[in-house]
Amino acid sequence: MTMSFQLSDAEMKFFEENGYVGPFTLFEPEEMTEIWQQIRMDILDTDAAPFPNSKLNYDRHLDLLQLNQIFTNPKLTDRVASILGPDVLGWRSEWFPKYPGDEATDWHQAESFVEFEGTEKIEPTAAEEGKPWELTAWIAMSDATRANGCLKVMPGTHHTWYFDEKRNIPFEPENINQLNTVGKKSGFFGYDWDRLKLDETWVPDEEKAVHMEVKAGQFFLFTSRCMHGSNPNSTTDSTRFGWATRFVPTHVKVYANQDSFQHFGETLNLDRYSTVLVKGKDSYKHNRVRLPMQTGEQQGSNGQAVLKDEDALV
Ligand SMILES: O=C(O)CCC(=O)C(=O)O
Ligand SMILES: [Fe+2]
Repeated sequence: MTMSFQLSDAEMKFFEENGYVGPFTLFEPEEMTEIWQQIRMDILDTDAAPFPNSKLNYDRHLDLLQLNQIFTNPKLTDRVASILGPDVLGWRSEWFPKYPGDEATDWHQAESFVEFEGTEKIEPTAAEEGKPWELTAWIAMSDATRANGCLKVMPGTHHTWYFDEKRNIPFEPENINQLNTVGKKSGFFGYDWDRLKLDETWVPDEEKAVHMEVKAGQFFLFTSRCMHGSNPNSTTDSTRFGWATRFVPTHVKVYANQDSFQHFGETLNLDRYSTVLVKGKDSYKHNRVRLPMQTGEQQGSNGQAVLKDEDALV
């Protein structure tokens, strides 16, 4: 397979050692800002969305062409495939806005995306020792700075679990943007990730954090096993808009045997849900899979072509 934007050997080595790599440029800031202005309007109409009545607004790459084109852009997917292997599915996209005054995002680690309800959202069927089987590309739709709470990572932590992502914890929206028990304004959008700590007394060493300051239109890659979070937005006038796009190799089962899942107090019905083949082919056939949208194709969650046996992407 020829890929134009694969990671260099040095970038691969950096990722293996640190659990993240980047930033890379998808769009120049002016172009991203223009695209984002359009997207911000488009995402308000959720009729054709995969989860039409959800405030979370997950997976809008399934119905909006502009987001689908970003999700399947080779600048992103070639680099993702360098790490995950040649056959890749996109399984989730999520908004991470941080408005002026918003609290910090707790340090956390994930892999199966159990996300507090005890059910694994993704499960590998052919995992290889030491090789990641999930990857996130965090795309900045606006500038992300230290002041407005850019993502921060703790290099090298992807080899060690500091949290148990499989423990169930309650959703407590009343705690959002409130001071927590140690007087810190931090949380995970209504969940308290500190309750998942393996050692309650352990405190992450903030000195070792790397703050991923990026311009609008840039992105970086990380495995969610690499501890990450963000500081509060301490500005009065700058919102950082992140769009996290998530990928797995085709051997991973996505939402296996699930018709719906619970998250942030909502029940999300998977009727309209599908993964998207963003690279290579799908020989495993574990999942519902669609092809990237074509320009001019009918938009909407059911508008994308469904994968046929002969389909493969380069
Ligand atoms: O943007 C943030 O504050 C959190 C993002 C995050 O945790 C993720 O993309 O997995
Ligand atoms: Fe995360």
